[in-house]
Amino acid sequence: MKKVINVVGMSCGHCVKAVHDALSNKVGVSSVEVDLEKNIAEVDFDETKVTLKELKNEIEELGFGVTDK
Ligand SMILES: [Cu+2]
Repeated sequence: MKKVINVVGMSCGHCVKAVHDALSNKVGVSSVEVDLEKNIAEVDFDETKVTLKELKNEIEELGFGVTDK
């Protein structure tokens, strides 16, 4: 399932990489695209292995905010 998560607080390439790597490392995630200008993370994941909430928590643990689209 593909979902777009709005990420608040990303300011540079390091932020993008941090979000990208954290999401990519989750079991069940098959692809991640993070867009700094649009402040979004587009995640393709297997919802039987990981939930959208878990993915959002992962982003929040890095210190960024998430909002629903
Ligand atoms: Cu940054």
